[in-house]
Amino acid sequence: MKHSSLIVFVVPFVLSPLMKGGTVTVSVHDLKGAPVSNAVVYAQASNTGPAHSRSEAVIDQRNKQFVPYVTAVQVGTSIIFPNKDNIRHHVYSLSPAKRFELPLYSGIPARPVLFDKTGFVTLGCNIHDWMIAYVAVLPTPFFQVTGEDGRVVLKELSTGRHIVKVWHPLLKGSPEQFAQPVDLTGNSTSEIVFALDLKPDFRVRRAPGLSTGGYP
Ligand SMILES: [Cu+2]
Repeated sequence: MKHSSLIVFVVPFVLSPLMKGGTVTVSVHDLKGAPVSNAVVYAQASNTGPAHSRSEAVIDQRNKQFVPYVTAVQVGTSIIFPNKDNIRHHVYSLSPAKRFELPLYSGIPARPVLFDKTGFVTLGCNIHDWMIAYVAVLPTPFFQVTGEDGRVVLKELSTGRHIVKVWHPLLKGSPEQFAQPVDLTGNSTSEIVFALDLKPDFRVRRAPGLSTGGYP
């Protein structure tokens, strides 16, 4: 594998324009046909996995809520958790893919948290029970999170076969059960529809009024 370092440097600059494969448009709806927001849609190339890129993401705490509610990152990404409130939060996760805690703090914590294992992580705050958010730690850089219209467009996927999967915090079942293969040739466009069976959403949508929260 003497040439591997050469390939790593050459591919991004010389071959990437030729490798612009295709676009996959994805719609996500529930069993009643309503668009589903906060669904993580991701595509995994079945041949060689894409090179890992170091990157950073941000999840805010604002008005005693995590923002955004769902974050998708490629495995190996560090996330910082700035506290934008004038009270302290205590962010933690007990999920197997990433267990950590950031004991009571205000402002920006000293260290970002490295998400180095794929999986789905649930975040909470020890002080404010209703604060909840999710991180999808994915084995691919090709992902999007759906907005209110339940649609995403995955662009510039490499040519070849990709397996497209979907995850949602309320999903009944696993992303593997919803996997759909798509074969991309140069500049091709494909369309995929996911119909998700979701558990009921019992989330408290708003934090209680700041005036009632006499916590630190
Ligand atoms: Cu909190």
